Amino acid sequence: MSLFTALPFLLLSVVTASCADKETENYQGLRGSQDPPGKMGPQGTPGIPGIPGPIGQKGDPGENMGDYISLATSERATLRSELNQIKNWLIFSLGKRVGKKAFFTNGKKMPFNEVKTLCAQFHGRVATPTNAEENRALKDLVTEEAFLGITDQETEGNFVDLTGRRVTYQNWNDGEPNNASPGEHCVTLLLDGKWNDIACSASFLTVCEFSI
Ligand SMILES: [Ca+2]
Ligand SMILES: [Ca+2]
Repeated sequence: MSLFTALPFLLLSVVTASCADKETENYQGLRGSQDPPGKMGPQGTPGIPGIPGPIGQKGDPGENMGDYISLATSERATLRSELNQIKNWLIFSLGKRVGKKAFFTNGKKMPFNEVKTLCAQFHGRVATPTNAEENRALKDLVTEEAFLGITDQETEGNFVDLTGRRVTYQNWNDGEPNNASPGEHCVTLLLDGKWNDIACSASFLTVCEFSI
């Protein structure tokens, strides 16, 4: 083909290509800006639960409550034993034990009401022998005339302990109780273990008794 013959074809190709470029330029020029994202869609349905994990290793053994109880019991027994030992020392050095009670004195003399108050402050009672054995133990303890927890303040001649119970054991000295003037409504233990009624306002040895 000669150049002259091919010239129309070449012109047509150039025109076609030029038009195609124009169309492409026009298309790109018309593209607008992108719209904002749409609203978030509804929440989806929950997925299927997963497969349970493998069983863990066995844990360390916990503290046994039984161990605590046995330990507490053991400690309690030890404390009780030590407490009893201390009681024995006190009684050996300061007091006198008889049956389930023990007598102690502070070596001081005072009126009956003060003796009663002092013994109560220490959760004890004024010494009150209820039988010959207790009376003997009390006599062995004291070195001075001591008040007993017995009075006839409510009814003359009716001797009762400090709980109001009539005393069944009595160990009066000869001629006592005589309620000598101006009235004797308290009781003392004499050094030989005999009893004498005496004025409550007088001062005598303080002896308290305690349950053990
Ligand atoms: Ca009297
Ligand atoms: Ca008397």
